[in-house]
Amino acid sequence: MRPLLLFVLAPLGACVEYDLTFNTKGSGGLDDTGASGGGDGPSVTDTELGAEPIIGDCACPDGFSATPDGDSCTRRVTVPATWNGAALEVCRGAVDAVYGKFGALYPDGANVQDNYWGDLDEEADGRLNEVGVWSCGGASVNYEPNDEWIGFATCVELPAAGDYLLGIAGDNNVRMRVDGVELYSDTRGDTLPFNYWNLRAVNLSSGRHHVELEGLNQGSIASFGAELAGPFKAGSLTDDATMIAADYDGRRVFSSLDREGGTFELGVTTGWSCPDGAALNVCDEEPECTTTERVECQ
Ligand SMILES: [Ca+2]
Ligand SMILES: [Ca+2]
Ligand SMILES: [Ca+2]
Repeated sequence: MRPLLLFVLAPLGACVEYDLTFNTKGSGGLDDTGASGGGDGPSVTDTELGAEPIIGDCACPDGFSATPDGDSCTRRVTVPATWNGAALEVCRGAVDAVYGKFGALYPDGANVQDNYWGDLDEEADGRLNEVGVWSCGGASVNYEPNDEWIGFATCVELPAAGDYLLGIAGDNNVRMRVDGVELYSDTRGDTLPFNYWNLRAVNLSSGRHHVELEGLNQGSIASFGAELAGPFKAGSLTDDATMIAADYDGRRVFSSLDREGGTFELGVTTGWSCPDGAALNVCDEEPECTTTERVECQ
């Protein structure tokens, strides 16, 4: 029986839950263990869903908890997030024929051009035109802000490890972090970050992840976007050919456009910010900054 992936995008600031089940309903085993500790200074928290020191063959060092599928051990440290000021609202980004005009670009250089990925014609097609976002107010005043990173944070719970396909682009810069660690960053500026829709294979362990996606405009129109597709079998997306063959369109589980109508939680002069290496954690009601330490099972 094929796994059935149920995808629920909860309201702004809440968690995205991936429920990888075998034709069952609900989200068994994904009960939230509640808010992490507050108070002064850093606190070591254990917010891994269903976290235990030992799961299956996975035993963890002191202070670490096994992930739900027993594929690694994590320890999280949380500090308060800094509130910079009113968060910007999320609207669709600009739509333009220059976005995605060179199509999909895979890590080893394979290139696919068509109306889905984008191609070189007068049509504003391709993924960034489909799912790109920008600040609502900014679009009426030359796509402000300029020279400032803005973006959003998403809380993801994965019941099993897996490979995912990341598609991403931005005008004029775009970056994505998972658990505070940079996964993708294109800060070349100018046109290349949006001429292609860039594909990457991403391996995610089971359990909780903090995904942060940000864009930075450097004048004129602006948009940035990303999609995640999966899960695919862990270790299966090994090269351009396997990535091209994967069912990206049929397995999309995250899109930046899902956040249209919400707010950009992340900013420099707006929204929230966190120290370097810490992710904005929006899994619970009050955003906080979480650093995730991950080690192999012992
Ligand atoms: Ca076309
Ligand atoms: Ca085109
Ligand atoms: Ca621009």
